Parts: sequence; structure tokens; C-alpha cells
Amino acid sequence: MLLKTTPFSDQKPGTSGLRKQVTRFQEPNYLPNFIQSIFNCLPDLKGATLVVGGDGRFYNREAIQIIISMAAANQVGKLLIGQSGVLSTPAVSHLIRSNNALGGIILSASHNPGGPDGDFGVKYNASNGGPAPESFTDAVFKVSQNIESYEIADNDPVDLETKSTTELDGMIVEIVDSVSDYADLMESIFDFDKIRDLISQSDFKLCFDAMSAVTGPYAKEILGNRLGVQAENIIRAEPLEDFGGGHPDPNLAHAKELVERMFSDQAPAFGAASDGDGDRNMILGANCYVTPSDSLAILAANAQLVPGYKDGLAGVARSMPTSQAVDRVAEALSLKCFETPTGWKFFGNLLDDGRITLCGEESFGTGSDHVREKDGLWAVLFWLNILAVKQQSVSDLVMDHWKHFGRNYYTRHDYEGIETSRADEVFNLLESKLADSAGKVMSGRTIKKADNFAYNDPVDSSVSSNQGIRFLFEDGARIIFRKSGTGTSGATLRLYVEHFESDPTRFELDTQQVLKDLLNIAEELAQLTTLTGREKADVIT
Ligand code: VG1
Ligand code: CO
Repeated sequence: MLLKTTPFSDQKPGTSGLRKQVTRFQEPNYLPNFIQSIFNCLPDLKGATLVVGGDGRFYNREAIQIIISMAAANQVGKLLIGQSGVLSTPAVSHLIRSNNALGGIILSASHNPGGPDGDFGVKYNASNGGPAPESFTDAVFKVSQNIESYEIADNDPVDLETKSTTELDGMIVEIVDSVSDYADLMESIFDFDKIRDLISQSDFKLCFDAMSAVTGPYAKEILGNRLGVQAENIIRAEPLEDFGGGHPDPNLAHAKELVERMFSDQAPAFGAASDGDGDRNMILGANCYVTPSDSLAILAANAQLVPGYKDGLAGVARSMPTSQAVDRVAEALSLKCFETPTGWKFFGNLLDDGRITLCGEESFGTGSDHVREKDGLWAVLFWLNILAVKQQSVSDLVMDHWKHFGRNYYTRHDYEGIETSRADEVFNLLESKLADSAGKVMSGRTIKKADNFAYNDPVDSSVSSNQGIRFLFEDGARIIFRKSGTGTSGATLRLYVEHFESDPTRFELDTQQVLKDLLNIAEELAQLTTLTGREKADVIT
């Protein structure tokens, strides 16, 4: 049936889909409007296959029932839905690709908290398995601003809990195992025999923190059943609708128990965590934290030790704020290295066009051409495979990497949920300084270039401007300011700071100390204390 509706002005997707508070999504017509707007932008929708799944957060099941009814009324041919409505983001990406689906709908607000008072989100992925490009999300927003009606079937709720194939108004609904296809894909990339041997070594213990989010079932099957990790070493493995009240964000601040275990006398050799929807990863060794930027560089440098990448890499890419550690590896291996705006959607063209094999972001995201999303467990397995071959501790591996390539000291300071007007003031001030910054000396460092980053996609020539303010120094240091596109209240300001160090006697210093002069320069440039009204950042990673 056709239901009348009126537009909501706030349906513009951000860095990764439309994210709002659950209560917003629960308002009558809010979700249907957005879903119909997506459908209206898909000329090939009739008879097509779509994959649907989410990270299991509060409102997941209700949202899926609405999508099922709307898909049936919009004459979709087939829906592939993860059992209980659950699919990790990389698993959705894989199912889209392996089933030649038209696309998929992911229900997740990723690392944002869940529960009735938390956040919810919807993201559309295209037939390559990756987040839809900006041209598509812009079109969806446009449609959402003029929407007058949507189509929805009047059906009984579909049983999501049992694997089955049923029919609804001519549309096939298949409830599929959430884990098995993805687990098989991992087994086809990595040397599971070697990893199993490593895990059985008495001197090798590991701890994986699923953060009460979607990777629990995946970790139990892959790390537990297939690789022999003991159940007690997979913590917070039961997915909860509110993630146990925490932020399902794998970083030093939010994975407390894991971090306590890893920084102790009895620390396991390897620790890792993943986020709400399973696409992020944090890697730790005994008393050692690996920054995501270093992790990307180390994976790139050692990729040929992994069966799936034994023939080498086509190229690599990183998001603009990610440290330049991977650039050094690319240079040494004569690989092309691309710099994209923040957000996985910008890697899609480079991956599809065969220009890159590995890519990553400083925000705990790493991935490859095996899917079109970043992939948390994949990164964990990649590390385990390398460690299994090298028989080295995480900290030795990292130190060897720095000795060879140098160390990019790196930090990100987040000022969360500040008033939008205050954030605007910061960016206006920064913008006003861009023009006459070049050549200026600050704390002994000379600014080489200052700009607002714009990306020219080398594959389809599309241009994405306004992607972050950069101050680039002659010695390679960088200070970057961006506004987050994933928050749901106020504005979140991110400050990224990087300094390259080639002197091996300076490889084990405190990151915040090393970067202090650059942080002071950032303060001078942006007047953060005054303009944000905060003494210091809320989260430092
Ligand atoms: C953040 C990260 C970005 C990441 C995005 C989605 O975006 O900085 O690197 O791609 O989250 O990750 P922003 O606009 O808030 O800086 V996920 O795992 O939340 O989907
Ligand atoms: Co995520």
C-alpha cells in the first residue's frame, strides 16, 4: 500500500550513512522515508537481490521488519538477511559480492553507543559491496527532501531467528547464517594451519574483546572453533542490544578490561578488539599498543607473508588524516600510495579499479580488496598470520619496522559534542589563516603549505572538497583539523598531529610529549581552549 508522508530535513548521510538517535528513528515515517528515498535512487531495484543486516543494536529487528515490508511492496526480488538480523559490516560487504546482489542495507551506528537512548544508523552499500559513493548519498538526500509517499506491505512479522527461505508477496526472503560465509572467506586468505600452531604454543596467549557487539559470534567461530582460542580468552563475546552500556569503540579509552590485561605482568602476547559493527580493530601486544596508522604500514610491509597477498600489493591508500607511515613503506616497495578523504567510501573506486590492495584509516580501520569495507577480524587474522610466520613479539615487530622505516609519532585529540557554533568559530578562524600561513615559522617549524583538503578521484574524476584543514610543515610534520561526520549531537572536532622521527634513540618516547610542541602550535592556530571552552580533549588516541 501507498502511505502519505512528509519530508524530514535531517536525512543527509554523513561519513558513514545516516546516524541519529534511536528516538529519532522511532518517529513515525522517519525510517520509511529514508528507505524509500534509497529505493527511489535504484532504477534496477525491481526483481533485484538486496542483503540486509545490522550490528544487533537496539531497534535492529524492528527496522529490519520495516525494510522487509517496504522491499516487498517495492517489488524487490530477494532479500538475504542475517540470522536474528545480525551481520557484521564486512560480512554484508562479502555477501553482496558473493551473491551478485544489487546492494545491501546495513543497520548500524558502528562505534556510537546503542540502546533506547543511544544511536542507530542506516547505510546503503552498492553492488561492489562498498559504501555508496557521495553522488548516490547526495541523490538520496535530495529525494528525501521531496518525498510524499512510500510503499509498504501489510504483512505479519517475518521470523528472523531461523534459517529458512520463504516468500512474501512474490519476494523471496532468505535468512542466512551470519558467520559461515565470512569465516570461509577468512580461511581462504590466511594460513589457518600456521595460526593454529601459533595459538597452541604455550608461550602465546591472546585475548580478543568483542565489546559485547557484533564480532562475538564471528570470533567464537573463527578464533575459537577454527583456530583453537579458548573461550575465556574471547571476552564480551555475547552481543548485547546496548553493548553493555559502553561505547563499542576499540581504543585505549573504551576497551578498558582488555587494556588492563595487556598492560600487566601477565600480559598475553597478543590482544585485539573490534567495534559495534565489526569493521574496526585495535591491535595490542604485551605492554605495547600499535597505532592504527602503524598497523597499516606494518601489514603493507609484511603482506607477502600471507597467502592471500603472496604476489604483492597493487598499491596502498590511506585517509588524509592517517599518518604517513604507510607512505614510507610504499616508497620502499615502489608502490603507489593514494591519499583519500576520511570515510571508507573513497577507497571503493581505487579497489574496484585494481589500483590498491590494502588501505586504512587512523580511526582503527584497515582493509583490503577482499571486501569493500574495513574489516576488524581480518586485520586481527592478518596480524596473527604475520606473527605466526615471524615468531616475533608484537613489540619486536613494531620496533624492527621503525628501525627500517622510521617512526611517525601520531595522536588524535577529539573534542566531542561541542556546540555547533563554537566549532564553526574554530573553523572560520582556521580558514582565515590559510592564505598567509605558508612560510610562517612556528616553534622552529616552517609551514610549507596550508589548505582545506580536496580530493580528485583519479578513477571517476569526481571532486570532494572541504575534507579537513591541513597545516603541512617542511619537516614532514602535519596538523589537521576536521569536523566529525558520524556524531549525532552537536559537533565533534578532531585534531590530528604527526611528527616523523628517524633517530632510533628516540623511538621509545612518550607520544604526547614528543608531539607537545605541535599540540601547542595547534592550540595557537585554533584557539581551542578559548573557543571550545574545554581545557583538553575528551578522547585522546
Ligand atoms: C569516523 C572516522 C572515520 C571512519 C568513520 C566510520 O568518521 O574518523 O575514519 O571511516 O568514523 O567508521 P568521522 O567523520 O566521525 O571522523 V565506523 O566504524 O563508525 O562506520
Ligand atoms: Co564500525
